[in-house]
Amino acid sequence: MRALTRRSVLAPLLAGLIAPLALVTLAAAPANAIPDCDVPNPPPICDGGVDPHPDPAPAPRTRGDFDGDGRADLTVFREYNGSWYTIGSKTGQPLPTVWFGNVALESLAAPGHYDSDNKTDHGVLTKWLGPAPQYDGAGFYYRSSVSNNGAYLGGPSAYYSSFPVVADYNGDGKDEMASATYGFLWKVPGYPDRAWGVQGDWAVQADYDKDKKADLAVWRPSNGTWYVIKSSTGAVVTQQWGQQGDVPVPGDYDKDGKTDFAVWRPSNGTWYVINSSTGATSSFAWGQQDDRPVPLDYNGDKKTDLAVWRPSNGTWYVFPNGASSGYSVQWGVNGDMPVGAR
Ligand SMILES: [Ca+2]
Ligand SMILES: [Ca+2]
Ligand SMILES: [Ca+2]
Ligand SMILES: [Ca+2]
Repeated sequence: MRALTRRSVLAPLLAGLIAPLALVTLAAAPANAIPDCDVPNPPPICDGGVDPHPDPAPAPRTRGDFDGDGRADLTVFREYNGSWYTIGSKTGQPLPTVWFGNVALESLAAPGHYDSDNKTDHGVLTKWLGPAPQYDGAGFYYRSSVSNNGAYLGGPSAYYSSFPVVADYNGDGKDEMASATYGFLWKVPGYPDRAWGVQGDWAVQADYDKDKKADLAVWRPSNGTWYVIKSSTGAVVTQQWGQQGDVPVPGDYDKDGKTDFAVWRPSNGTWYVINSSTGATSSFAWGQQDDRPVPLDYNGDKKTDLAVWRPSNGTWYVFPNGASSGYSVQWGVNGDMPVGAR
């Protein structure tokens, strides 16, 4: 506020005086000679709000990365007792069990990058029933990996009949505690509520247009069609890919920064991907009927890997994208929710 006031007073006075001099100075000086306004107590003459050398956009953080090493960890959330079990990829050892979730109320897993570090934060969307339907509701709670004191930090509210669609919608590197109703009213903090999709659709929010902002998107089982609102332009993209019975597994399989349309077919355990970089399609068999696909980046190469979690034996089967073989790790029990599951 102070810098703004001073600038507005000084600007008319200095405009005539500084302009000719500035031309000379700028020609000889590097572009960053103009002080940046994006600092505490900015100088009175700075870039005037138009930042000629903006700070680089934060790199997208890795989903499901609780130890912050850039690789997704194997994590299950046990809803009935609100416990989180993780094998940290950094050490290959279990991390301390985290108890976070309201066991008296329904708490859906909603982990995300909510604070300033690279570690995924534990979070839940907790629902409650009031004395009358108008008092039913839900709210996000999270536990910061930075303060790491286990405190329940409150997030935005949500409709009772909704589920988390956590993603980075505004491109600041942190996730928004967003929710969508099953009839597909999206509630994204900082944006007006928006209807997108119909009952029965799957939420497939992700960054399809590579502007580092998640796009509102749904996949419709009845016609196997993807409906995406590109955050960069607001234009709608539709793509037919997949069929009834498939599970959408959007991810960046070809590492071009754009999310690829992809489905996993339980009947034959096959992944079908349209590579956004070339438009070419690929298929890989990995997993079997009744598995849950958990498409995350487990080795930190920024390519989404093929992975499934098998409820019957609580085993993860991971096939790193591009590798020649996969591996399996027993972690979790039937009834758990694997983090990253579709
Ligand atoms: Ca964090
Ligand atoms: Ca986007
Ligand atoms: Ca891609
Ligand atoms: Ca990978």
